[in-house]
Amino acid sequence: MAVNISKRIIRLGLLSSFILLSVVFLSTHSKVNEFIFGSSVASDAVAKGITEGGEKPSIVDKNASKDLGDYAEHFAGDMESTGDSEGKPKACFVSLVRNEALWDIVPSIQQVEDRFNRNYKYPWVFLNDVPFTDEFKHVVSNIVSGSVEFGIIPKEHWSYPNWIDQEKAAKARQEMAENNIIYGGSEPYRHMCRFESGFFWRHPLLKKFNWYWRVEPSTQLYCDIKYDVFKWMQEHKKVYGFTISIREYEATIKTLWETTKQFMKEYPNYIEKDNMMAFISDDNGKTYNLCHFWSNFEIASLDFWRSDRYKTYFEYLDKAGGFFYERWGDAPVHSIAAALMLRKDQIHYFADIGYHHPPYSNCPADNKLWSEGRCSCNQKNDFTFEGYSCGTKFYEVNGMKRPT
Ligand SMILES: Nc1nc2c(ncn2[C@@H]2O[C@H](COP(=O)(O)OP(=O)(O)OP(=O)(O)O)[C@@H](O)[C@H]2O)c(=O)[nH]1
Ligand SMILES: [Mg+2]
Repeated sequence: MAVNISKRIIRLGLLSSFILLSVVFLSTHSKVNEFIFGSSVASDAVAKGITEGGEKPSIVDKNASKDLGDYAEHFAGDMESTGDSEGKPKACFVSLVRNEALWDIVPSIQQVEDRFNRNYKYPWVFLNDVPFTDEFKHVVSNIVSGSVEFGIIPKEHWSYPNWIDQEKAAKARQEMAENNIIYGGSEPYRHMCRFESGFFWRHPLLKKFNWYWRVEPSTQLYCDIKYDVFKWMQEHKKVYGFTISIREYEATIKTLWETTKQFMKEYPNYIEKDNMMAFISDDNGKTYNLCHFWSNFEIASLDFWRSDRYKTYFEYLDKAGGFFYERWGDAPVHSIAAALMLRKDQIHYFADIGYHHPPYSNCPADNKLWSEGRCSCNQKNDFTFEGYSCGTKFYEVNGMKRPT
């Protein structure tokens, strides 16, 4: 009898400690989730592997990751790369976007997923100069097929460097607005262009990746992509890939070429011998012909932007002040750098990727590509060989045969 009672007491003791431990366990874990995700997206976020990062590389510290058990590998700030274990390139989609553009980025993501990524499951990184809303995170995490991370841009990557005369910058904006230069009066647009030129690839959330595909709101993907584009870039030793090329508004980059020429003089070693100068200049470097790759779509190497040559070039331009005193775009900056500092054969035109960013389209002119890709675009709307495009120039410079 006494033995039975003492057994019961022991069982009761064990049961109550178990309940007590469970309560403590659950309460600490729900706190971790709320801290990371905000309560409204907690469950979806856990399922998809969402993290949020900004000035701190990863809000989730390693210990918190451990507490999350099975999901820990999604959260570890220093993990090598999603897909690493499968031998895939360390690649991601990266999208700089405002909360207000949620319903414009959703169709862009959905098309990238349906035409390509549902078969490859590369992760997404969303960046913003202000925190993403819970709604944004909830909606976006619902349509991506892989993991997703949301990052805040560090203040120093989205503000005036101390050598910029802000009054002079304001005057320049006013003059450009009066002259109806597109985005000429916009301050955020300039921070955006400077960020895309010199900082997105330094964001802590991109550290673990070597490749990216840039995705913008209100864009379309017209054709199935049945191969791994990142692997293709890697295997073919490509560094920069584009779909649309076009001429820049001269009024936005008045001194960009002169500044670049000074840079070339000071750093001749950074200029590639077998470069693509002929794509950006019709007189062997004397003047810029305004041709550039439209950077709203890019599949490219992050390591190129991280290289000494590009970093030095960006810093040189940044010191010159043209991101603020003029309205230098990231597209001509990226393109001039790629054309001068890469070998011709490291730049790739994706003729097979049907793509639209208003108001221009890249629609495969080659009938075989068009039909095999189940493309939903009208080939008559292809911009590649139109007057304002630089497609013809790209084909010429690279000795490519125009499709018939
Ligand atoms: N978070 C954030 N993203 C921005 C801001 N301004 C622009 N972007 C993003 O930067 C990229 C380029 O901006 P866009 O407004 O598309 O500029 P654009 O492509 O030259 O011009 P349109 O698309 O024709 O308006 C897009 O991915 C935008 O989402 C901003 O102030 N904050
Ligand atoms: Mg755009």
